[in-house]
Amino acid sequence: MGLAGNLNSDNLNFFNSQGYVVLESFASDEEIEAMRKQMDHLLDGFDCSTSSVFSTTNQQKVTDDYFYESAEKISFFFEEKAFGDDGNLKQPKELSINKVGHALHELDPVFKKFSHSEKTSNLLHSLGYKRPVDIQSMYIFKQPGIGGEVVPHQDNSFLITEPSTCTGLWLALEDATIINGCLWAIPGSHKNGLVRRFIRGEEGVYFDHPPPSYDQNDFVPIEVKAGSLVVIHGDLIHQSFENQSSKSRHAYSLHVVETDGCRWSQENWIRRKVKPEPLYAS
Ligand SMILES: O=C(O)CCC(=O)C(=O)O
Repeated sequence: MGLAGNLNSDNLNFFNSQGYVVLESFASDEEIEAMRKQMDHLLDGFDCSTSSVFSTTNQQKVTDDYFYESAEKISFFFEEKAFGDDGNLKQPKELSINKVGHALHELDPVFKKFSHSEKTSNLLHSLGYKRPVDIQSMYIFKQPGIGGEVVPHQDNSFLITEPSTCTGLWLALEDATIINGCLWAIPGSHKNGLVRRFIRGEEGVYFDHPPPSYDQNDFVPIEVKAGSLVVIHGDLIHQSFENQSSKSRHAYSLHVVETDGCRWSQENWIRRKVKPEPLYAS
């Protein structure tokens, strides 16, 4: 593939100073519709008895074999608040799922097409990647009324390479606003390095340090239109709040790491049986 970087110097300067950059209209309306339709189709075929719950406030407790195996599968995770006291879903299954992951980019043709597209590779080339791999993907729903919060974190905590190399590519499949749970970030926080790691040990998963306390006044909202891509530095502190509105906020989140000149940590929760194919080698 002949790679041509597609970030201009303004984009790169913003990314380097703030730790993120928004690329408007990165995905076309057709691409968005294709991904949304494909997710409808996957949800139609989803059997509710084979799933788990996802929560970032309760992550150590809800991490189970279903979660570990999702690294190489298309797996479904419920919202914590999806169930009533009787243990049954309070709303239809398609409005109960927190996210689907973590190998859509590999196993599903529609999500693979976007994840492996030339424009995605060109973007990574602009960021200096030499032999990148898509290491995980998530379709995140932020369901109306029950869409759970994502607590402040850095993506490098969960996808550890030595040295750190993760970048998040977060594509809005619907307009994301303060009302329906857009991303928030602390601009420039990527310059302070990685705060803690999410380790998979013998007894399960744990963080190697307690969470720092953040001043909520330091976060800025990243409100974007559907089709915008938010490029997120792996050390950027970001979060999103619960969606208490009646509007969903679908997004496709893809995480990329370098495989040239760095090591994938054996302490990562992702322990793949099959190594992922690089998007390109330059
Ligand atoms: O979609 C969200 O609300 C949060 C996603 C996120 O933090 C991520 O993909 O790293």
